[in-house]
Amino acid sequence: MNPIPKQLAMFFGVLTVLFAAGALAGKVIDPDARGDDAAMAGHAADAAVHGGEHAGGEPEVHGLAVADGGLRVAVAQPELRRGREQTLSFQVVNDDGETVRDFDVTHEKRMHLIIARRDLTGFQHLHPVMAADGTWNTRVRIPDAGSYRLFADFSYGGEATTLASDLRVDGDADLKPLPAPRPTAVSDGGYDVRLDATGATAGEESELRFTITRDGRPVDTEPYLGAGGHLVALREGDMAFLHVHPTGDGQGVGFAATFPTEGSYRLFLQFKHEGRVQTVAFTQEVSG
Ligand SMILES: [Cu+2]
Repeated sequence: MNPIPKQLAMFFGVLTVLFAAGALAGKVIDPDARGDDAAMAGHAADAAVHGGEHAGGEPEVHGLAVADGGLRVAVAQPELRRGREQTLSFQVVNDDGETVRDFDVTHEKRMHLIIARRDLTGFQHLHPVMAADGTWNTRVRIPDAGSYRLFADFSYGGEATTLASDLRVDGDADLKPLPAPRPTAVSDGGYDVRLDATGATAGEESELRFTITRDGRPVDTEPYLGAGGHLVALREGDMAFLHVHPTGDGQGVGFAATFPTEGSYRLFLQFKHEGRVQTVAFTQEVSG
């Protein structure tokens, strides 16, 4: 047995003794006091356990695990055929093995599904549809072979959660090195995008501002998922998933991001113009 559970066991042991003493005192002084003591003892135990989990002040990192916050993602068929359109199905299951169905709406949807290959290529952002039994389904076609990460990004009970699981696409993967950071990139539909990032330092809030032009003329984006644009950031190496929030002011499309560590990140900006969603990617270096 390692030292922490032993300490916890002792703590609960002491708590039980205190509670018994309290109950005994309650019986003597006021029969109704017992319930209060029980409730307070419960809160004390809760605080001790949760306090321990968050000790150390680590920056929040999301989307690394198949299970988080009492929920886990279960993918029905994680082996996919390269280049073929097929149905991808998954469920979110709670600790009791029950399928979760009552998700909150975030960015206009109850479920955001992100897929990217391990080398941070092949990005897709899909909105699956939930069946009555809680199974999420979407059609997907992945053109390139390799190991992929699926991110189920949602909110449940007011808690933003990202769960991740592996997908495999058959064939030999031609993995690409991460592109060097450049201030400009071209979207899949031919829009020119410039990124101005201020203060990309680990643990501090950075502002990421994108200016979009086409044929040298500024482009006013249309609302997409309730904002001027949607941004996903993935960390190179372990594909940690960052929640990035639109700032909604200033020129172009702006976001506030807090990168948890130094290193390289791939940013995937999506915006809408003339009814079509554009995707463009940037490499962002973050200093320590
Ligand atoms: Cu989405």
